[in-house]
Amino acid sequence: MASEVRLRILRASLCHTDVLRWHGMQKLFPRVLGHEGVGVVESVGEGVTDIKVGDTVIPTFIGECGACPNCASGETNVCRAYPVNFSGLMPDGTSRMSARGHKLYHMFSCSTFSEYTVASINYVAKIDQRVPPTVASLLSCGFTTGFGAAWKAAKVEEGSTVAVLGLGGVGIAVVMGAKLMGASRIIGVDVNDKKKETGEAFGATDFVNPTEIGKPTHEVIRELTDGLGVDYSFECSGAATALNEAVESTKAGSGLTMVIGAGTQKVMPFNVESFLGGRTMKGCLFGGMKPRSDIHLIVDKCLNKEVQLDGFVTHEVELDDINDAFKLLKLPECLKVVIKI
Ligand code: CXF
Ligand code: ZN
Repeated sequence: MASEVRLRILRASLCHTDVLRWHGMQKLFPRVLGHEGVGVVESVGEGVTDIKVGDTVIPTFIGECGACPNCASGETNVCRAYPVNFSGLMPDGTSRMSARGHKLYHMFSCSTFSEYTVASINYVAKIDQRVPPTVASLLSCGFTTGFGAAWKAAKVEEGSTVAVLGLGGVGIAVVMGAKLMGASRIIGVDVNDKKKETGEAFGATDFVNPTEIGKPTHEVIRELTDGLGVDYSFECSGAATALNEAVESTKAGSGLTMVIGAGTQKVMPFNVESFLGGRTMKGCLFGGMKPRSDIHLIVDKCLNKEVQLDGFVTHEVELDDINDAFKLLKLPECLKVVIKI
């Protein structure tokens, strides 16, 4: 189609959102999963002018038209014309993939667990081809979601205190963002003890395992911060109990909780008094970064080594072994699984 590109995928990576969708959170079957990846443009539609054959690009799960009221406002990265596409189909309502005569559904606007995919140019970001493909793949969802949340959405400041609930790929990216912003205290929280080592390796100063403390997490976080609580908390697990603990962990009067974990619980109860006491809560998608026009900001940090993603990838599998990727993601020591295509 005129405004689409066909990509040869080089690397993909697994995000918990793929796992949730695979487990039936949204029953679209058969479907090509995967929304993290990087590819090379193989062909372009006749209306595509800013991307050419041979460019290195990442498909993204939110789009950017550059012209709608939201894109033009500069206030948000949530494009009104090309939002998260949950339909499993292209923006025109049709599919670009089939197998044995049957239509295949897409995963958002990406479907990266494949040798080739087709995407609307509004969901494709050109990147500097010097970024190693394994690193580039991480930028298309999880890493940018966490790093951008600390950097661009919350705007963590030098000397501030931070708690990160859930030390998976997104949580560790928050830790890295908070560290780069100069946070003085970064408290990692996870029910998996192996995450202590991982969190500390990426910049966490403290670790709390909620199952081992015999009291609510927010009490321990307040004890670690002179009874005050943290300036910023980031909820990266998607669980209601964790979100409430994240809110209660922040400073009364000024604390900000960032909601970035996406799980199956869509409605959650809160203690209203926490907010009457001056705390705030805010959500963001893709770390508040515009997918097409802001991604170079993170790419530049990777190229100048301010952001080092070596060590972020704990496992790699071939596309033929994609089922192993889903098993590996469950391992306590697993941070990110990259799929070589
Ligand atoms: C998700 C978050 C929930 C909406 C769809 C996209 N992000 C990445 O996995
Ligand atoms: Zn994701």
